[in-house]
Amino acid sequence: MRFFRRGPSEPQEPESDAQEPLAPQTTEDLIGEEWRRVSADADEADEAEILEAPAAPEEPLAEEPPAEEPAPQSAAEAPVADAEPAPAWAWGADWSPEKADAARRERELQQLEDGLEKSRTGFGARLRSAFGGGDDADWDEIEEILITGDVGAALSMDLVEQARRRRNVTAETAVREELAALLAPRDARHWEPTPAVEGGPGIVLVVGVNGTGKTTTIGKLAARERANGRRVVLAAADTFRAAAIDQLRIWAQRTDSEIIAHAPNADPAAVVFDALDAAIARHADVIIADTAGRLHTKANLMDELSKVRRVIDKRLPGASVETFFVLDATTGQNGLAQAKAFHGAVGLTGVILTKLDSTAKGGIVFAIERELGVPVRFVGVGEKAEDLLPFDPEAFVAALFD
Ligand SMILES: Nc1nc2c(ncn2[C@@H]2O[C@H](COP(=O)(O)OP(=O)(O)OP(=O)(O)O)[C@@H](O)[C@H]2O)c(=O)[nH]1
Ligand SMILES: [Mg+2]
Repeated sequence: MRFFRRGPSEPQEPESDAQEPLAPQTTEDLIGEEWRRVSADADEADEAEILEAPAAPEEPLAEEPPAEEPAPQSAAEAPVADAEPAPAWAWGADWSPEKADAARRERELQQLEDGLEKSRTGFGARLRSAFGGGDDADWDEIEEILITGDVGAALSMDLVEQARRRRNVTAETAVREELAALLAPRDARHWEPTPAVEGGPGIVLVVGVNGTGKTTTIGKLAARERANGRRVVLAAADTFRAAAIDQLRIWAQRTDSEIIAHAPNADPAAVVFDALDAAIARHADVIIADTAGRLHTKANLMDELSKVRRVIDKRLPGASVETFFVLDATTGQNGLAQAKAFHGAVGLTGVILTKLDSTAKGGIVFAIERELGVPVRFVGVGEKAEDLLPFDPEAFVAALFD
């Protein structure tokens, strides 16, 4: 099995790996048309981001092929290229980490706005019209819109009560600020895996009910971490179906991550245990473990998750594990009951809200944070690798209203 980087001697292998063992329609089922369309460039994009991420600028240049190789036609530019090869990913002489960060942030804001289109034109637009022009806000209507937007009945009533009491601000400002206050401030751009124990890899356990987008989100997270130059080990601890393991394997290939998988129906805890060993032995930066979707009401399945958690503690005593609950935003308020049950079983540290692009009910974000006290860390706004955005409370509220 290959680890992290493909050697130059086997450039064609990943593609054939991805396509041969699986019938084309299976691949389509698992990954989707969107992904295959962008995947042709994925490796180059990956390479580019990894190279530009480190602080030392000399390293990328050293890894770049000679200038004459990629651009034989630009002979006129050769002297400049000699002095400083200008690879395709370079941002120019004025490149700086701050500018790269600002550009990324701008792209993510645009993606968030696009992804929240439905919420903005549903929930957001209805709210804006209920605010009226000045003192004529229709508070009953506002309350109803919040409830139907999945903020939750009790929370919506409280919020309207608070907002109505505010003086010297418009209804819109009052509601907007009250909503924003429900979300804990955080440095949304810079979530990164923290070592589970000193010097060890970060561990991310991904849980949730069936079909919420766990495996896809893991693929997106792996892509993100790889782009940040981190070594990723995926643990295929959803052993319930062979197809689930294949699905994760494809994401591992796409993102150039290692994968640890056992046979279907193997003990998920054993898979995670082996993944920990592999990650430690190979100095990986982060392990991301997929788990089978399960109903939060099935005690035996929830126990299985607790066992995975215990096995991690056994292998790495005192490990701090990032446990992400993946919630399908189209689920509505039932998502809260799910989240609470998972929180009880494994102790959630973050929520990833998927499919925000498919629903007008962005209000669930506020309910989740308020009721669970667990931060929403990322939102999924599509099926592609780049459709995972760090959750930034301010940007989220702004994207809903502006
Ligand atoms: N529109 C949209 N679709 C998404 C998003 N995230 C995941 N999906 C789709 O949701 C479907 C289910 O995704 P999976 O990743 O297989 O879900 P899962 O939670 O791993 O499913 P199980 O393992 O069966 O529990 C797939 O078709 C994904 O492409 C998202 O943010 N937006
Ligand atoms: Mg899955």
